[in-house]
Amino acid sequence: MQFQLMASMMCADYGNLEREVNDLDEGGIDSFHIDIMDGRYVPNFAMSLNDMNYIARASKKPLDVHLMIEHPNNRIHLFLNRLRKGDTVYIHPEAEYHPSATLQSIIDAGMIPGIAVNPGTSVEMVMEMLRIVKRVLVMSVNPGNAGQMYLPYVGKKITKLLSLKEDMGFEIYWDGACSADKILEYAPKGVKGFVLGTTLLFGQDRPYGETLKKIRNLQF
Ligand code: S6P
Ligand code: MG
Repeated sequence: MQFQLMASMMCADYGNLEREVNDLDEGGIDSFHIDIMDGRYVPNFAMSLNDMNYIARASKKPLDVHLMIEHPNNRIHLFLNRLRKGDTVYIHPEAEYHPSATLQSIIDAGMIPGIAVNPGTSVEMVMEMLRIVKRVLVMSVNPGNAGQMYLPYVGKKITKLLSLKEDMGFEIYWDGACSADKILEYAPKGVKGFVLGTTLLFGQDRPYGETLKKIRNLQF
């Protein structure tokens, strides 16, 4: 069973960012998840453009940029100018008047287009965009913070998305409170990747490579 593991870099130790990136890279992480917040769409600030640039230079692994900002189209060039082909950009459709136009800018720039779906957003609300995007990031917590509790009603939405993904041509990724039991249940069902934060990867007092190997072998 093939699934991807991404590191939620807002959870990293910024006193040792170089070491964090190297350890994750060498430990076998598939990509770096970059949480960008504006203090308006979500009540927090997380990583900066400078953090994103540093990580893009420090590793050849892809970036996975999760924009939790209002009207991302107004600032999308700041990201698209700095990212590389093959990096992913997720927007929140509720934060934009014309989300499909923003997604088109991401496609035109050669990046992988994605939408992030909040716990309170239904599949029906984003149905048309499922035809455009390649990735759907299902939020199992409300966006804004690491270390939150899993919201169990999200499970039904994942089941619905799993039934649509083949026909509509997208893959499903999990973001928020990702624990061992979620990977054990949803990787075999076809969820393609999992964002790992404080629940499973950071602050565990164990080398990242060891944790990632255990997760890949589903040995918890
Ligand atoms: C939340 C953000 C996420 C978190 C991640 C943290 O706004 O989009 O990417 O950083 O979920 O993981 P955990 O295991 O601490 O919830
Ligand atoms: Mg995120």
